[in-house]
Order: sequence, then C-alpha cells, then structure tokens
Amino acid sequence: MHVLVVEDDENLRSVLRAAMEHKGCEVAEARDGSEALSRIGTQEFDAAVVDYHLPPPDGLEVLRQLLVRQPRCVRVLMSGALDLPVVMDAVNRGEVTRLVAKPFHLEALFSALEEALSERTRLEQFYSRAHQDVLQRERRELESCFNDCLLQLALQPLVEAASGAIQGYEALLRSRHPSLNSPSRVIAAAETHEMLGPLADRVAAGAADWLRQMPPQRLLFLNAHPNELADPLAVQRRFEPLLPSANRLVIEITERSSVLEQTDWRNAIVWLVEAGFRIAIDDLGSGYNSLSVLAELQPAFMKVDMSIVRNIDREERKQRLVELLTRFAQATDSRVVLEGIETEAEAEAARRLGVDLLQGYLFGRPSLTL
Ligand code: G
Ligand code: MN
Repeated sequence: MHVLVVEDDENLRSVLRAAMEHKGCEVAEARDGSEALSRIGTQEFDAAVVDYHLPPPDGLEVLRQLLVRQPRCVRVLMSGALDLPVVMDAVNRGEVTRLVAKPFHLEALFSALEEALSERTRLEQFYSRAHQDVLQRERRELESCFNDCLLQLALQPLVEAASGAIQGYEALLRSRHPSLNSPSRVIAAAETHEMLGPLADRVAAGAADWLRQMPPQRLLFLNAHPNELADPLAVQRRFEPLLPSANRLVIEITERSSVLEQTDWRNAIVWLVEAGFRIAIDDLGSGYNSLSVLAELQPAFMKVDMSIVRNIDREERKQRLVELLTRFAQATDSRVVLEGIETEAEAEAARRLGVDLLQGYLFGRPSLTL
C-alpha cells in the first residue's frame, strides 16, 4: 500500500513513517502543501494522511486536489485546533474521508485508515456488481432485439429537387424494444457488447427485403457504422448477397464520428466501389474533418448536415456554402443532398442553389411502409 504523509512537524513525520513502514506500507513524505501537490502529481496513493495546519496550501486544499486527481485515494485529515465549519464543509463535499484529532494514538490513526479502506472496498464491490448487472441486462435486451425481431428499417424518401419525384429512400433503423427503443441506444449497446457486426448483418438483410419491394429504378441509402469498415472481409461477406442490386445501393458513411480517423476504412471502400456500390458522405459539415474526408472518400453523394440546412432560406452564409458544394459536385460528378428539410422556404432555397436531392419531414417522415 502506498501512503502519503503530509506533516510539517519533522518528529511526527518520522514517527508516522516508521509506524507505517512497520505495517508494510510504502511511504512518501511531504513537508508542506506544495511538496504534497507535486507528489500527488507524480505518484498514485492508496491513502494520504494530511496535517491541517501546513505551510501553504493547507491540508484541506491538498485533500481537495487529491479528491480531484486521485478519487480512489483515502483521505485522512489530522488536526489539533481546527476551523470546524470549514472542515465540516470539506467532509460534506467528500474531500475528507476521516478526521483524526491530535494528539492521537497511532492505533487510532491505523483503525481510521483501515475502516476507510474497507469502506472503499465495499463501495467498489457494490459498484462493480451493479455495473455488471446493468451490462448483463443490456446484453439480454440487445439479444431480445435480435431474437424477437424487434429491429426494423423505416424508409424516408429522397426527392429530386426540381420535380419532387421520389428518387429513392434512406433506410433508418427503428427498434420496437421497450427500453432499447431508439436507434442510438441500440447502436450504443451494440458497440458496448461488440455486436456491431451482427447489427450490420441485420440491416443488410432488411435492405435486401426492401429492395425486393421497391420500384426497381429507385435507390436505397443505407447507413454504415464507421467501425464496420475496419473489417473489409466482413464488409465483403455482408454485401455480397446485395451485389445484384449494387447499382441501386448507396452506402452512407457519417462524417460525424471520429472513428473515421482511427480506423482504416480504405480497403472496405475500395471493395464496395469496385463492386458497383456507391458511397455517400453523411452529415457533411457536422464533424471536424469534413474537407479531408470529402477529398479522400470521393463520394457519389454528399448529404449536407441538418445544422447547415436549417433556416438556409434566411442565412446568407449557409447559402454560399451549399452553392460551393453544388459546384464542387458538378466538378467531381457527384450529387448534393440536403437532409432535414422541414419548410417550403428551405426547399425553395435549395432548388435555387442547384441542389440535386432533398430529404426531410416536408417530403415524408421515416415510414415502415412504402
Ligand atoms: O445521421 P442521419 O442523417 O442518418 O440521421 C437521419 C435522422 O434524421 C433520422 O433519425 C431521421 O428520423 C431524422 N430526420 C429526417 N428528416 C428530418 C427532418 O426533416 N427534421 C428533423 N429534425 N429530423 C429529421
Ligand atoms: Mn444517414
């Protein structure tokens, strides 16, 4: 056990060190507050025994910082005369775990330390069991989503800006599970339980079902989790059954997540594009590396994020930005999609700016029927 002793009285400090070492502890000493803070910055402690009156900063300040930097460390305050209201506040904020009044018998100090340490162990065990329970329940809920067929794909139309004709649909995950009841909850649970692969398989199977029912000339936009792309062989296996419809499928990859920076998605994309699938960059403008992703991904569709679409009819800068994108799209043979269109004014602005496709509640909510 690593113990920090902070005490300006040299005699008491060496008595404490000797007694602690006798009990098998490894002891670090500090003579004043600032030395204590530098020890805290460089070493982890299981417990700290800290004098109240110290050359500054005082013992309470040391314990306050210790709570922030090493919350697991047990914090014992030793003191003779003390400012009771101030110390009570610190106790109530959890900065002081135990108080030992000077002068004290060493045994009193040790029993305070032992009590505090065993209390910490009890708390940690309680927390860890509760956490395990939550994880297990979530796993069962996720399994129920799969086994009881509670996951569905809703379709939201994408229309041609000029004519309003439906060009395709975006497939959006929906869950009928009573508690894992939103796509983001399902995806978060799948991330935690390493089930993103099976989830993506389910989405691909749902897409195949919709493709059979949709009018043959319409496109289907499918969201892929950036993590899925890290395993090109799994992508290949998942999308091979969809190869006959490759020219109708657009795989949306969100720009929102930092995963694109961390994983190597290039091989998966190369395979998808060579197989005839098209790529859309989703939520464009919401992340922090839009331009580099745009340059590297060479998407066939650029789906501009709702935050840029909202009130575009009234905000000059957003119009200029979209205009720029439509020119970029022309130069790179890609299409611009504005998503989240809610008003006729937003749609009209989009048409004027030369956007190709529009999506949003104005044209249709995600629906479980065609
Ligand atoms: O990140 P992505 O673009 O895939 O997210 C699409 C989400 O946006 C879906 O959950 C869908 O329900 C929602 N959505 C679709 N159209 C609109 C809209 O017009 N307004 C708002 N606020 N949300 C929308
Ligand atoms: Mn999308």
